[in-house]
Amino acid sequence: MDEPNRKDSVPPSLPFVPLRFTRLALDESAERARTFFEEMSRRRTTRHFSTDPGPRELVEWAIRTAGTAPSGAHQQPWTWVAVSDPGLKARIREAAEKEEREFYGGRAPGEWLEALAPLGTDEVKGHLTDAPWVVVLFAQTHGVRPDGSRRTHYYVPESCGIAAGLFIAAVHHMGLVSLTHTPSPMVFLRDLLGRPANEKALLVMPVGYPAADAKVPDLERKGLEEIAVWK
Ligand code: IYR
Repeated sequence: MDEPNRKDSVPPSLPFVPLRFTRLALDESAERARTFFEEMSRRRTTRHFSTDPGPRELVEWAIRTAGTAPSGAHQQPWTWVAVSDPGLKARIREAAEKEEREFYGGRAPGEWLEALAPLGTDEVKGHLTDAPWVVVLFAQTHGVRPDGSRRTHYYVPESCGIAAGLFIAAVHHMGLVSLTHTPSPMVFLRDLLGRPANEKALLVMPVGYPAADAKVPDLERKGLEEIAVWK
């Protein structure tokens, strides 16, 4: 038999409810805009973590915040795996360092290593065992219906990228630090974390407190005039 025509089974629209919205006075908006910018400008990606524990509750809030992100067709195509188990973190570190040794030892083209040189990254990934939490963001490349059939997901990288941004902002706002780490390739994470075939690891984010002697590169961010075009 032919597959039923999807057009015949289009689901009904959701009910629409009034938007809860309070318009702020312009000067309050301006004040909030500046304050938020200043707070976000203090965020730094941090490679040196303290081994101090971080309460699970805080990571829960960050993941909840990430889950408020807009997503293609509201499919929310993400799974957040939060790892605190020391044995599992050690296995992730071991597998990541194995890939990274090859990356830094010759697999990466010279131009890539040149681009990374100012940031001082290398194959030693102590943050994966030092940080109390390692949160791995998996993108659901497609969904699976209850009957096992495949459901296309739309704008998956965009949706997950936006959600990751909210996660990083939430972690910063609560007074913790994070690192966006991208061991390459990352396929080992699906097996290590027991995720299904429709999930692809996108980002590994250690989360916790910075080490007492944490250092960050003295870098500049592009100014508005360099990143914005007005027409
Ligand atoms: N995945 C490697 C290399 C790396 C690549 C980029 I682009 C960075 O901004 C930082 C690192 C690593 O994690 O070291």
